Amino acid sequence: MTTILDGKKLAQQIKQEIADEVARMKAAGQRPPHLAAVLVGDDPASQVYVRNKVRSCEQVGFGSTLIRKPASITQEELLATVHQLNDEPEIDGFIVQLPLPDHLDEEAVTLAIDPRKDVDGFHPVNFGRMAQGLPCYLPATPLGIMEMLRRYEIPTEGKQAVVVGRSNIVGTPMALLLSRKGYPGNCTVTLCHSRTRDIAAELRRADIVVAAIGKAEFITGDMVKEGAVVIDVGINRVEDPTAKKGYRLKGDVHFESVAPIASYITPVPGGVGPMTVTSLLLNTLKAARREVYV
Ligand code: BQF
Repeated sequence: MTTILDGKKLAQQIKQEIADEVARMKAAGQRPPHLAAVLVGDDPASQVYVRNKVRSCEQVGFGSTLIRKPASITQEELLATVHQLNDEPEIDGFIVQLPLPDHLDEEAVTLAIDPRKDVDGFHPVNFGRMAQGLPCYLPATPLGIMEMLRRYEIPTEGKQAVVVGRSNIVGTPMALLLSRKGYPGNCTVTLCHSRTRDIAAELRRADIVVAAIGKAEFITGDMVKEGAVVIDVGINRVEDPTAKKGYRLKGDVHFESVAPIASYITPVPGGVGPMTVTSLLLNTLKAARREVYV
């Protein structure tokens, strides 16, 4: 029997809990948490993501500010925007939506964000604190996945976890968190990437699979062990003339062949994606409460 991990429903539930907390804050005379998002240029996917985030803020009663800048913005102008947000006391946390246009330096922008307001958890200070198990903002996708494992009470201790993809914001932190002491965690982790000799062989040994590859339907049923937990981080747009928007979202996992083999599996859409957005809200709530840096 396979359980579909319903990220959409779980995200809804967590948003209700956040909304209740915001109501308590307001009743106690505090202002609600406030998130700002900087969107540079007009990449269609980025526009969708930022819209999801702003809409989610509204749903839970957070304040939100969307700052749109033209793709032609200079590095200096963007850094000035970041510094303004660092200095604005009414803004608890902010994000700069990635990817940025090619002429902009993502690393320099990330470094300019005050770690106390870095609710994406991309600043090296937060990454380092995460690696050492110190209080920090966890990157939203790994946090959302950990929350999903916890709320579905999926056993992780002593399991073989295979993470595919070594990005700074998903694969690498995910491997760290799963290997860490505690629950969810205590896994033995293998981190696979483009130079791994035999990804299918690694995957066949996995009790828990986290797919963050960026290739539609890369993982097929023949690569997955009976009863494995399969977490699909992929958000790939594939052309589909029959769809309203002309495309459909596909995960990195070939759902049709993997679902019958898995014990638990996340769908795309409606799996990890909504949990990612909700995790950003959780980080913003933490920032407003000054929980991380005292
Ligand atoms: C869903 C993202 C790649 C690169 C940069 C809900 C989102 C996506 C899917 C969403 C993502 C992916 C975000 C679904 C934010 C997740 O129903 O399946 C929400 O908004 N995401 C991002 O901000 O930057 C990305 C993926």
